Amino acid sequence: MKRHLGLLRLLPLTAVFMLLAGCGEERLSALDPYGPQAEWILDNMILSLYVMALVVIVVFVLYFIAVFKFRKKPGDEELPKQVEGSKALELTWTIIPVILLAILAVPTIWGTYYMAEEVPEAAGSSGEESGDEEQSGEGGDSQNGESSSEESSQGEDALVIDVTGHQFWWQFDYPEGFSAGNEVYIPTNEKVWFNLTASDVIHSFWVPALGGKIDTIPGVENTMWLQANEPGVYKGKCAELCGPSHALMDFKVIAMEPEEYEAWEAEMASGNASGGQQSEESGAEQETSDNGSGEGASTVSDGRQAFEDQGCITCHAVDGQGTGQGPTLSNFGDREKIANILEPTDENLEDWIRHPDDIKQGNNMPSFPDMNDEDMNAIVQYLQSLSAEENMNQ
Ligand code: HEC
Ligand SMILES: [Cu+2]
Repeated sequence: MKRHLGLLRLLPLTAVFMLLAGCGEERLSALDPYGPQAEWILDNMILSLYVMALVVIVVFVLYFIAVFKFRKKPGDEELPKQVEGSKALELTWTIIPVILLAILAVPTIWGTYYMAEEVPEAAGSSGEESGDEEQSGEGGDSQNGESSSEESSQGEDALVIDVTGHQFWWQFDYPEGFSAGNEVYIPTNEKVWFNLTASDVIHSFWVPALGGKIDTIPGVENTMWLQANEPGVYKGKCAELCGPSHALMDFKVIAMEPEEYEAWEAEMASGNASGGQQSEESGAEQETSDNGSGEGASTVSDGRQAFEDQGCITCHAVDGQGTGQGPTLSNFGDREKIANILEPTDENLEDWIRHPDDIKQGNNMPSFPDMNDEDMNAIVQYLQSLSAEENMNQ
């Protein structure tokens, strides 16, 4: 029995390993980097690990030598030689740590400037914080918009996305004037800048597989950049306790080849993902051509109507804009998850609309428990039909 218990104790450890192994696949792990910033972070984690391991080994070896070689033997009556205040020893254990810290300091300082690189000026960002600008001046490479790194030829047209953290969702406003909710699309192989703030409490923006984390603070604008080396979906997390559903405040970075990204951007900027807000008919047409069913078409346009009648539209834009009250649903059909946690099925969507608070405690969406099935069905069909990705491939 006892032996079994011993093995059982290993269970949590096994679970942790299995979890960690799973992380890589989700592209959520800082140990599995997909961008230059995350690579830098990992390299430095490993470097400091080596330095620390060296210290641990040396200390332990000295410790065991002291314990075994200098232990009191039979017949030892005298005090051993006292080394208190020995200049040689004092110097040794001052100089060695200084050297070790210097070894860590060089890449750390370099990396601090590397990560704090400002938006190239030509991009015309709103980054006015003088403190930061001075810093980057000392860094010396972002003054003229020409970064020292080989790959950034983007100079003029660097992409700068405004990020706002809300309890418990993310708003991404693009320079072209459209907005995206919870899922931020970026082109691969170029630095993309984020100007970050928050609307209510402090959140923290973290995409472990791409780079470092930075707080989003109400009334303050922080800036950071990220770069993805290859297309894919990178999971992001809010990394600052911000309320009851903090742990569910995820987001995704979706990196696309630059051409593909441009098609997506054009689609979003045109507001066509939603069939345009101008006419319900255009939304209906789209759906007809999508599944060739006349019935589906009328459901979708009914859905659009119900979406307005139920007041969803006061918080959720469907014309590419952002309202700040709720995530834009202009391209809701492309979401990998509903509200970042539910698989995007019709049933889950209905569950969410009826009882959002059961799913994500304390979130700011009102519940619609009594909506009639007809409206519900229409809204669900309508929302699922809103896609930018589908249109851009046509
Ligand atoms: C008072 C503002 C408000 C109203 C009205 C409202 N919502 Fe929401 N909605 C929100 C907020 C806030 C969230 C984000 C919740 C979260 O994730 O914390 C949200 C999230 C959602 C999501 C998930 C979005 C995503 O990115 O996955 C859907 C879908 C949604 N709402 C549909 C609706 C529908 C349909 C209606 C009308 C029946 C509606 N909402 C009415 C505020 C609102
Ligand atoms: Cu948060």
